[in-house]
Amino acid sequence: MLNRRQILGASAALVSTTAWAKTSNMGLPEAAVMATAETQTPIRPTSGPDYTPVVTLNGWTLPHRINNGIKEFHLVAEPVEREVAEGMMAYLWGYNGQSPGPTIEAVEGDRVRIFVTNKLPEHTTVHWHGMILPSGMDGVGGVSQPHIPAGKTYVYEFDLVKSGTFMYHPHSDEMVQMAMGMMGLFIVHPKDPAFMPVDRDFAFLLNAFDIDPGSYVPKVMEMTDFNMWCWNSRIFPGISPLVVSKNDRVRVRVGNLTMTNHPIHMHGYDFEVTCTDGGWVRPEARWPEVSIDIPVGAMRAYEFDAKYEGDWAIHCHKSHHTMNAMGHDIPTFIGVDKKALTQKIRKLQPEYMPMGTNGMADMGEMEMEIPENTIPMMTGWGPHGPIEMGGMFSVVKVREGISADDYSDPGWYENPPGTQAWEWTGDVPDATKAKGAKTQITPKPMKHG
Ligand SMILES: [Cu+2]
Repeated sequence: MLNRRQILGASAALVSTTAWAKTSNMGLPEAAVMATAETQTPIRPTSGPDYTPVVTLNGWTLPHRINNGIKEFHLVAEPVEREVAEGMMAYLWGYNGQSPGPTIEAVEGDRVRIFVTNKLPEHTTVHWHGMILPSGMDGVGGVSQPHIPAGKTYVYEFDLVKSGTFMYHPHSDEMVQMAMGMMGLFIVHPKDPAFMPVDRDFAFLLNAFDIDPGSYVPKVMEMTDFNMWCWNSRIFPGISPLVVSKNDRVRVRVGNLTMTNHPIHMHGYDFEVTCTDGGWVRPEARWPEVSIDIPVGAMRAYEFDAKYEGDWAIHCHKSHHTMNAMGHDIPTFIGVDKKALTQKIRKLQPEYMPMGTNGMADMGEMEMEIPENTIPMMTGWGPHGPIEMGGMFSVVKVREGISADDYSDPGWYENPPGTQAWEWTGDVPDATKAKGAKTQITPKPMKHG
């Protein structure tokens, strides 16, 4: 009999519906459920090769048990309530209480057995994206297996023949089920702990929803016009920061299950793609980048040495993807004089305040009344004022001396004196005076040859 100690890495935040002793739910491994959208401390391996576990932003790792040498996991496909950010809930479909589902983590050479219980109102399957496995385990409903009917449990079992960055999602009413949030990460660590080791390993999936302000269920027929651009079904300011200790070797793994590409841009560093969902990138095949385009249905992992302390923005470079739901449909008022109109409207609604005449930044600052269950288009407050962001945006926080398993938010970075942009008030800065620099620089024509 298995006992509590044999569940590897069970974490305190896991909610279980039944006690482990009673799990002889026909011999199935316990299906752990996560109740919160907070980032969970990763699970360090307690047996087998050592590895640095991945930190799933606003997510968690699925515990497993070992049964005669096989790692057994239990995924439950089911409707879930996901907090997209504080103030907004979405009714999605996912796995084990959350969307995305829990991250599955294992090691190259492992044999895994994954039980999938379908608690959705319709059939489903699970496709293991990027994995090398037998055709019958590929999870394409109708092609590789019958769809898993509602209420049934199917078993997938295969060897992890290569390490890398993978994901899972349904291949069964795929458009609807992915638009509802069904997806998860599958990370396979190298069996040789000396191969490409890192100190911090972050992972998230890009996903998108179309949820009208004030409503809860995504419009699943939407093809392109989404209003929630998410990382792991979260939007800024609900996305956890990526907390890093100075000089750590850091990997960031990103997968894209939206309907468009996302150029993920990180400030403060240059870096290289070291892994795709096809495998590891040989050192001689890499090139430096500061933005990495993540194509649809693809994954990219990049790495850097965290040499530079600070708060470094990380975001999708499509500027509409760093905005939230409210306000996308309003016309452009830049340059429009709304004085006369404002006076007329104020007769009916004394608190009316026109917006947008000088740009949209005032939206980030104002505490407007908005409908229940939605998030303003741009929001967030930093140490120097409104951040005016939303959607696919977070901050990489690099600090000296953060201990190995500490991912808690260290707060905002204090720029050392003299290293922050300042207001020019007419005095020549001291350093410039000392060097005797000219106040005016005349460009010289370039010499060729
Ligand atoms: Cu984007």
